[in-house]
Amino acid sequence: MTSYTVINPATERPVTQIEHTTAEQTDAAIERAARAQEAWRAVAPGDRGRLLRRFAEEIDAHVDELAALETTGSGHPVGAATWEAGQVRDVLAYYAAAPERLTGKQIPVPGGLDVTFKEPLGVVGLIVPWNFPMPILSWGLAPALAAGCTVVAKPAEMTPLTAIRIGELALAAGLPEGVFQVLPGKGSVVGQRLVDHPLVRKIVFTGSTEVGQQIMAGCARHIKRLTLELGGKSANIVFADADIERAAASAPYAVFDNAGQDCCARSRILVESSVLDRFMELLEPAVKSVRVGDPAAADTEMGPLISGAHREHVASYVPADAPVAFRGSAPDGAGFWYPPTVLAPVAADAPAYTEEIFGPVVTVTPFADEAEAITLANDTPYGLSGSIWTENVGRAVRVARAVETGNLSVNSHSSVRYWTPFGGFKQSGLGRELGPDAVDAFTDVKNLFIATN
Ligand code: TAP
Repeated sequence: MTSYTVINPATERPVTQIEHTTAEQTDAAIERAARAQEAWRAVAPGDRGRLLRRFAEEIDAHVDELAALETTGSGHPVGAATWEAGQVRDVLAYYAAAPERLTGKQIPVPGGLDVTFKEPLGVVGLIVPWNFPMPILSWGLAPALAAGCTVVAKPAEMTPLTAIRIGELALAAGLPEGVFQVLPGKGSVVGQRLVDHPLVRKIVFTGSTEVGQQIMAGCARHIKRLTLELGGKSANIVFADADIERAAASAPYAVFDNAGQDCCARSRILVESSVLDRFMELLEPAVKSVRVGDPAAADTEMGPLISGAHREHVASYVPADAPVAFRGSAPDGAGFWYPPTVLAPVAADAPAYTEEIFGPVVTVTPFADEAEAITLANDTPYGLSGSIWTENVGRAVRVARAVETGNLSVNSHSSVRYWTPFGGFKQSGLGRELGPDAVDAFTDVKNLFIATN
């Protein structure tokens, strides 16, 4: 059996060693989950809801512990990690209300009664990336459990600690054995087995578009249900009639949050030419004032990147001759630090402009008018999030309808709200998570006709 040493990204020191789950152990866990599902789906809706509420309470009692684990194991600033642990609690509490509301329809047909049921799919395989280990786990976990499915989760190899702890807290809350299992290990072993095993009836995958494509092909063999949350290269569009001060002051947080390791990062700032100079003047102090440093400090806004290899990848987008307009700060010495970096002007075919960097690097590009802003925003295979800054309400609605992306904010950079739907257009994903309808994605509709004569 192999193992992985979790490294603290802020110090480069080892935290702990985690044994990898083997393919055989994965199969055994899937079979356990399938057996557990027969009982779990039969738990009365009110009792299933009660267990999910207890699970949420158990998380709430351990928010600080979970946040500290994420800070040490993933380098997230403790303030952000506390919010993330709180989101796990809130997502569980929100979907705890779903089992009693999982209603079907009664459809008028002659000669009998026609009703629909939303039947749970069975075992769900949940494959989670390293950038937001806690929230992304909960987005799949909570609605799946509410629907009557059981879950086998594979955290990212680099960031398994909080998922393992959440698995323990589920048992402490009274969830029956086998209802939620966490299998740390490799994507090529555990993840692949979840995709290939016929008893896994649905995969929820969040990660790169490249791996997502492979998973989609694997699921096709079994017509396995699939939700994909993939990459992004989102635009932050600033029109001349916007509140330029607010737009510039908030732009760094829309891309440097989680050190840019955020699928929703607004990593392309598009600015109307007539206000470009003013915007850049205001953006520079905003970028320089982002507090980058020790993730354990309460006032830190940006921590390190996840690994040395990832830092090299991010740095490859900023070669020595890159058009660096200005940069923020980052600590020297140990830790996978990279300063917030603004590139301008960038060529339309520069990899920094066209590819997802997944680090604290943003490009600024001018546009002439509304039509060009929309063209530039849509000139990407991705379509996950984005922001529009304008005081003209008609323009805000026109541009919002024209930009091909799943989640947009006007005069704000709102992050994911668990009670609204979230997901991508184009190559950013398939299906939606969160919001009032998420439980439906873990069910198949059954139609039943009962003759009355
Ligand atoms: P990936 O390399 O795609 O890994 C994601 C997960 O898939 C990891 O758990 C990984 O395991 C596993 N995996 C790798 N190969 C697999 C295979 N052949 N079969 C099954 N599972 C496999 O992504 P990442 O680098 O961790 O995450 C960054 C990407 O995720 C970015 O593109 C980002 O935009 C995207 N992302 C999207 C969203 C949403 S909501 N759209 C949110 C966060 C991140 P290992 O750890 O063992 O490799």
